[in-house]
Amino acid sequence: MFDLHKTALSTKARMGTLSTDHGTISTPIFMPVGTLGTVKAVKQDELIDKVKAQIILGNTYHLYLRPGCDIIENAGGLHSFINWDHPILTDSGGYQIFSLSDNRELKEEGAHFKSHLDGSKHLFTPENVVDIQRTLGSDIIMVLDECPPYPSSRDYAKESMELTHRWEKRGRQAFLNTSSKYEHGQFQFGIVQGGTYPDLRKESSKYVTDLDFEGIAIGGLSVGEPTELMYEMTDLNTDYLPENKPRYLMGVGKPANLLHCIARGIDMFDCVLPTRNARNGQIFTRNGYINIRNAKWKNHNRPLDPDFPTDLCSQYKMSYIHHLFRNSELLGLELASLHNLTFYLWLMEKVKERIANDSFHNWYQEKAKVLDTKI
Ligand code: PRF
Repeated sequence: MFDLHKTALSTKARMGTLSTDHGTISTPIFMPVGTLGTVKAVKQDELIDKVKAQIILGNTYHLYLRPGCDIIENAGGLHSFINWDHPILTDSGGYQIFSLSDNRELKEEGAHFKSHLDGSKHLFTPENVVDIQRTLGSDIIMVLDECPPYPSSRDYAKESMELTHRWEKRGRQAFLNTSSKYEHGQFQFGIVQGGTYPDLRKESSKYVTDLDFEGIAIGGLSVGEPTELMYEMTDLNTDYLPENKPRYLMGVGKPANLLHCIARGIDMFDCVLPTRNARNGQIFTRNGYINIRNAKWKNHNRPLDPDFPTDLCSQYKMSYIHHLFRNSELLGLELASLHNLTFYLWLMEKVKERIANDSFHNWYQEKAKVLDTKI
């Protein structure tokens, strides 16, 4: 499934390809988030033609609650339902139960929770989240895990990690005992946990590696810990992960975070940040980020970056984009979302060029600083 093409000089950055029946993904890659089967404010054809997205992410938790698996199955699976003939990864619901639902209760059998929509009661088990994702038909399915909050005591992080490990063993078995309901195949990724405790992170990396998933995600980070600690844990995890499997850092992050984590050996990312922040007026550019709602742009009668290939950057005056945001016009949200995602995917292409010509290590730290600067 994964071919490692190159490891960079002086950093742990890598380049590879991940092959699914819906297409090949070149890594490092950023996956736009389409929780409910839509990347908010961006059309499917724009994701392909403009953003150059190669894979998008959906959420088991949300899709299971609404519209429900029967609707999606009757529509011919998630790809067909959402009109997306390219790779899809679905998260297992583990994280969303902790961030969204009320009255969740963890038991050995699984996670009991109440829907954030109507308060109805549900149970996710390591086995039924495999079934649900078999029904959705996503190309990459995630195993059920618990993501402990930051900070967590060592005892809590250890017990939580051990429960996640037992769930992962059951989840892997459930995956191996079943097969795809569609004509395309599916892969399953495991998830490393362990809070911010180096020994637990190391143990989890080894445990999850031994379950021989097709890929390995690093979970439990970017949950409020200092950025340096997130980098440290990522660095430590990748030291104990196999070279020949893709590594996915869940829920990260800002453009600068992506560069630093690629340098620490990460191949795949997802995050709501580029789209969520776009809707709040944060626009990422090659020279740093801006907030378009800021009065500074009110009379700025030029395009932001005429040479950057998005409509927001090259076609419109900043004063107009500012005006759209000040009036909550939908076009502003669309232009900004499309722009930020195009920027993220553009950044991944730059990274690949740099790794290919052996200049990534000389470039990424300075570039990360620039990207993290407010203009
Ligand atoms: N687990 C799962 N999904 C996730 C996370 C996790 O730990 C995170 C943590 N940043 C984001 N999404 N299943």
